[in-house]
Amino acid sequence: MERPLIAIFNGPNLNMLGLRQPEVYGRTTLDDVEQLCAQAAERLDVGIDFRQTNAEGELVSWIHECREMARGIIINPAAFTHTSIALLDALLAVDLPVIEVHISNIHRREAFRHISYVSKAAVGVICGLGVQGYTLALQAMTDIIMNEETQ
Ligand code: CA2
Repeated sequence: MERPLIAIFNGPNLNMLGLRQPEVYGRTTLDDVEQLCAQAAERLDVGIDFRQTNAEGELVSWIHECREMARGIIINPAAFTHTSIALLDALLAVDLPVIEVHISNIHRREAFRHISYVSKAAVGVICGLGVQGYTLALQAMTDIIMNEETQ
């Protein structure tokens, strides 16, 4: 049987990961995160499509594409988390399991980061566990997909 594909999407400025503000986001780069996810995916026997964009519309279009190609979406929407009804609508429209990931604990930070529009579309949210949140999300998404198959 073909490996299920899990989309892992990253929002604005995450291309700066590991290069600036290490006190908040750590020293791991986004390329390193992709490597960690690829290794975890290999172990879990799933495929991944790992992407980053600084453009909200592009993220919306990528979410739409998932209808045809993916079994689940892991997303770190970065600052769009706190602003984007467009992202929420897109995630609700594709009707796939969604896990929201944040590297930092958004609830320990500024009040404007405590609100997530995206969470309403998510089966679960992982925040504050650093980049390990991505591999934990992959494990959880694999379990969700496996459970769908046995139902
Ligand atoms: O903690 C997270 O993962 C965030 O989604 C990261 C966003 C922030 O706006 C959210 O509130 C929480 C920021 C991503 C920008 O990442 C940078 C990394 C290094 C240097 C500069 C920005």
